[in-house]
Amino acid sequence: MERTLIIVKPDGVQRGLVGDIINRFERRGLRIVGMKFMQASRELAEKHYAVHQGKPFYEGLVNYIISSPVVVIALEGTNAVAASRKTVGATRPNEAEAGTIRGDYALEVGRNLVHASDSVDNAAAEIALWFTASELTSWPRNNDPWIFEKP
Ligand code: DAT
Ligand code: MG
Repeated sequence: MERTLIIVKPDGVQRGLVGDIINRFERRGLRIVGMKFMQASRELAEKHYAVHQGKPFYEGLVNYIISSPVVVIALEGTNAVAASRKTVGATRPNEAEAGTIRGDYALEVGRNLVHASDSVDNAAAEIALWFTASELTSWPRNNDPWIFEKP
């Protein structure tokens, strides 16, 4: 089953939107396999955003994600990566559709509330970066057959 990494960024935590944001993914049908509240170190943030190193917004991006605690979530489900990206919405909240998290709760790209992995390979790398193996739990969910045709 495909996995993805979601981060409720510091603005989501500070604004009290953790529950609302997790609810979007839960009701979509994605299964939580890991979740924790933590303060990210600069080293971890730099690894997470390594792909953006050298871009004009990189420094601000790293400072933003370490500015306050985050909630990190590993999700599992059919097409978990693409489904989560759709639920999160476009990078720039002014381009995000209403009904998406960013389209409903955010206005600026530097305060866009949520991270979601953009490919299956990046998801695996990001999950390994943010979670240890013992922090991830595979479990059969009682309503899986009503969400997945082949659980
Ligand atoms: P996403 O978070 O939708 O995957 P991304 O991976 O391209 O977007 O960029 C990571 C984050 O960096 C994004 O959530 C917000 C910030 N960012 C991206 N492009 C930016 C830009 N042009 N100006 C300022 N911040 C930007
Ligand atoms: Mg990205």
